[in-house]
This record gives sequence, structure tokens and C-alpha cells, in this order.
Amino acid sequence: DALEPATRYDAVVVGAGFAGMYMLHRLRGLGLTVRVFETGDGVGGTWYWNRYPGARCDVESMQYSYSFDEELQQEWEWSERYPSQPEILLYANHVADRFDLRRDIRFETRVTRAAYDESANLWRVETDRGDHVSATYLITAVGCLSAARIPDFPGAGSFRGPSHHTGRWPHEGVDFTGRRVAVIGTGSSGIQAIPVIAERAEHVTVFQRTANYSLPAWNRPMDPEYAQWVKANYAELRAGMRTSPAGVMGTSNTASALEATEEERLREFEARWAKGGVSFLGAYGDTAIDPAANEISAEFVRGKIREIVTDPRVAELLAPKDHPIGTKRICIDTGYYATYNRPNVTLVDVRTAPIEEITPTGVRTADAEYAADMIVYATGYDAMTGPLLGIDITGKGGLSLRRKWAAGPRTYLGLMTAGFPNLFTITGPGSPSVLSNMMVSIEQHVEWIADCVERLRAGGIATIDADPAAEDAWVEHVNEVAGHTLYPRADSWYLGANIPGKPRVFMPYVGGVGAYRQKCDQVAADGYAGFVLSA
Ligand code: NA7
Repeated sequence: DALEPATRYDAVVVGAGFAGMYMLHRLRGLGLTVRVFETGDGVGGTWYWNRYPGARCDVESMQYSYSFDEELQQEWEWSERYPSQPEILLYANHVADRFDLRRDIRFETRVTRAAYDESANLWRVETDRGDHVSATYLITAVGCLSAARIPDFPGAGSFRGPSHHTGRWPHEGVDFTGRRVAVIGTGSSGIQAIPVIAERAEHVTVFQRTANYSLPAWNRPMDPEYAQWVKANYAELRAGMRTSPAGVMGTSNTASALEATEEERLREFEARWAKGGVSFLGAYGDTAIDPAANEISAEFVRGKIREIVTDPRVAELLAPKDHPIGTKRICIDTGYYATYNRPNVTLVDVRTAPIEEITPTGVRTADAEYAADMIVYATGYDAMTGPLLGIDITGKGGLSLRRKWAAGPRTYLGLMTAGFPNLFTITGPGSPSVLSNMMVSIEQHVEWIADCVERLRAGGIATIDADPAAEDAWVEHVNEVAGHTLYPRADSWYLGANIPGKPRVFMPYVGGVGAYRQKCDQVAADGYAGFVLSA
């Protein structure tokens, strides 16, 4: 190997969000030399980039944190029921300090290429800063919603005012005072940002293509007694989360909505609505699989929207009708629907009259022009595959990942893709990741990968690769399980439907994090069944 020793690592990790940080910590614990590359100038990933007003996690604070270190989980104090972006970023930085992570992270550096060198059994990694390093293991921790996307609106470059994507928000913040703000997009990001922007801006025009279901967060200061109770019972509670369907606390009923009486349903729905957050979706066991059962939940939420929003025309526009509830990632809001009762907020339906162009002074749709001083793009991401395919990755025999995944991503367990030995993808497509509490999924993947690396090294195994047959079977299984649910009925980013030309493939695994963990553990216990190991 002609490379200098300083450019040779046991492992390269791409990304310093929660996945990359923990991966670094675990690999160090095994005595490996590790280099992490991170595009941002700090840790935190999603929470580093998403600094838009109102940005908040939709998983509760006490559940959205690492569980791997007892002292860490006992010492950290969350101030609210749902954690705000600034507080999660503080937490990420606290973890980086506590485990002295930064010394192995190269910031402001994007990995551009990674090629597997078969003769040396090494990954050759290049960055936009001219680094050339090599590593036995390449581990991507690039996130699932990190490739921000602004639709290709004609004239976007001509707009005279500032425009910002929610996922690339300026660090110095944005002053909305006296501004007329156009917000495009009503997914989680738009739904969180709009109420906060509306409090400050002169006027907000919201451009909605698809109405989304949003549930109230009822966010509030952390109840210290509750926090104490959770901390005292963390071991048991975390164990429950790991084996649950979505990696969160709380109870999901298995009963059918169709078998309950109207009165029973109302009681159940009202109780869960009053509790707040995702618990509403757990009211009945058939919400995600039976259209009629789903419609009952959906109609309850529409009823709430009609109660909250005073203008019936606006309420009807906000009431989602074209996809089953839960088939696009559910939104959790603070005052979203009520915001439309403000005199300075206008809702524009761009389903019937699409945006045709951005002009120097605003947004022009098929039937009107709306003046704006600023545009906020809450238009989402090239989810799951975007960040991976953003890197030019080539495996065995020069096979490029972009070519291999041209018809959609193919992985075994979302952990590896055949033909790319020793390349692990944390929360990759084919894993439950985005359908779960990310922290739980991240920890599971990191621990599985660390374990695997440890066993490979102990056993003198040079490479691990997915067996193409096992990969085919897994891809088929992921598809089949999704096909038993209502998920494929929505044009969601789970399906790549938000990106023109992206193959329509259901990417996450809907089987649940508990069942998935069991499967991964079984595979490892069986000597990595479905993987090919070579000495
Ligand atoms: P999402 O959920 O992908 O939302 C993007 C929004 O932008 C959604 O309402 C889109 O409408 C809208 N959009 C996208 N392109 C257009 C065009 N061309 N015209 C009009 N409207 C458009 O992204 P978020 O950032 O809100 O949330 C991402 C995830 O982060 C979320 O699921 C949580 O897990 C956290 P569409 O629905 O496609 O009609």
C-alpha cells in the first residue's frame, strides 16, 4: 500500500449525526482507528441542519436519546415534553464532549467517492477537500432525510428576496418582521414552521399541494416527576421500546376499529387525541391495513380540523382526503390548524392550480400571482437513497451503486448491499429506520455492525458481503410486507414518489423494529446467515 500511514484507517464513517457519533464511539471501544467525515462544521446531523423556526422532534424527549450509557441517560435533563432542535443539538454536542469524539471527526468535509479496491481489500475514500484515505470498513451514517430538495420551479433564480430550504436553514436565523413570506410545502417541516413564522411575519402565504394529517403535540415543560420516573425505570422502558413496533413507549391496541361501537371509538380517539402525539395511531390494530378502519381514524381527524378552523372552505382544504392516515409520515404540531384562523395567513391550493413559476417578486400559480419578500421551501428530501447515491460508490468489479440501484435500492436487512464488501449502511433502505424512533434504530444498527466487525476481526475474516440470493429474498420480503398495508396507497417519500423519475419502490421495512431486531440477531447468531464471509 503506497499510502501514508496517516491516511490508513480501520474504518471510515460518513456522517457525524447520532448514527456516526455512536459508531465512532463503539469502534473506538474495539480498538479500531476511525476517521469520520462530516459536511457540517459541527456534530448533530439532522439537528445541525434543520434550524428552521419551530423545528422539534416528533418523538418525546425521554425516548429520543441514547440508551447505551447509563450515566449519560441519567445526567442529561430535557426541558420539554418534545425536544426542540436547539436542545437536541446541545445534547449532541454534550455527547461529543463527553466521549471526546471530535478529535476523530473531520468537519466541513464531504465524502465524494468511495471505491472498493479488491486486491488490497480496502475502501479508497475521497473527499471534496482532497483527502485520499483508505479503510477496511466503510460505514455510512448519512441519514435518511439529509439530501434536501427544492423542486425545479422555473424562475427560482430570479427571485429578489432571500429563500431558504428548511433543512439548510441559516445559522444566524431569519428575521420575518414586516415580511410577506411564501411557504411552499406542508409536510412535518412546514407544519412546524408555519405557526411560528405567522407570529412574526406581516403575512404568510402557504402553498399546499397535499393536505397532511397532523396530531397535536400538546408540548409543555417537562414534568420533573415524570422524568424521574422514566429515569428510574429506563432499563425496563428502553427494553420495551426495542421490542415494540415503532421503537416508542406507549400501548397500541390490537382490536379492530370496525368491531368497536361508535361510542367506544369516540372515547378511545378523544383520549388519545388529548394525550397527544403518535399514540393516536395506536388506537386500533387495523388502521394501517384496513381501508375502512383507516377511514374511521381519518374522519375523526378531519372532524377535529373542521372544529378548529373557522372558515369552512379553508377547513375543507386542510382536511386530507387523498391518502389514508399514517401512510405518509404523521405530523405532530403545535397550533398548526388554528394558525389558519389568523388574519395574516392565507392557504393556497396548488393541487388544483400548481405553481408555474417563481417570479422576481413572488410565486405565480396557474391562476394567480402571490407577492412575497421571502420564500421558505419546506419541500422535503430525496429520502433514504439520496444521501447514499450522492456519493460515487463503486464495489467489486467496478460495479457502481448508482447503477445497481437504478431500479430502486436493494439491500440485505438494510445493512449491506451485495457486491460492496465491508460496506455497512446504518439505517439503510430496507430497514425500519424512518418508520421508527430513529434513536432506537440507530443504536440497533450500530451495535449489530460493531458486533459483526468484532467477530470478523476475532475470526480472521477479511470480508463480509451480502449473498445476492439473501438480498433478493429480503427485498421481496420488504415489498411483500408493505403490500399487506395501506402504505403503498400514498404518494409518499417512503416510495420515492416525491422525486420526479425516482423508481417507485417502498424503501423502509414495515415489519416493526422489534421483529426486525430479532431477525438481525438471529442472522448473527447463525454465523451471519445470508452473508458471505471470506478469510
Ligand atoms: P415532506 O414531508 O416530504 O414534505 C414536503 C412538502 O413539500 C409536501 O407537502 C409536498 O407536497 C411539498 N412539495 C414538494 N414539491 C412540491 C411542489 N413541486 N409543489 C408544491 N408542493 C411541493 O418533507 P418535510 O421536510 O416536511 O418532512 C420530512 C420528514 O422529516 C418528515 O416526514 C419527518 O419524518 C421529519 P406533496 O405531499 O408531495 O404533494
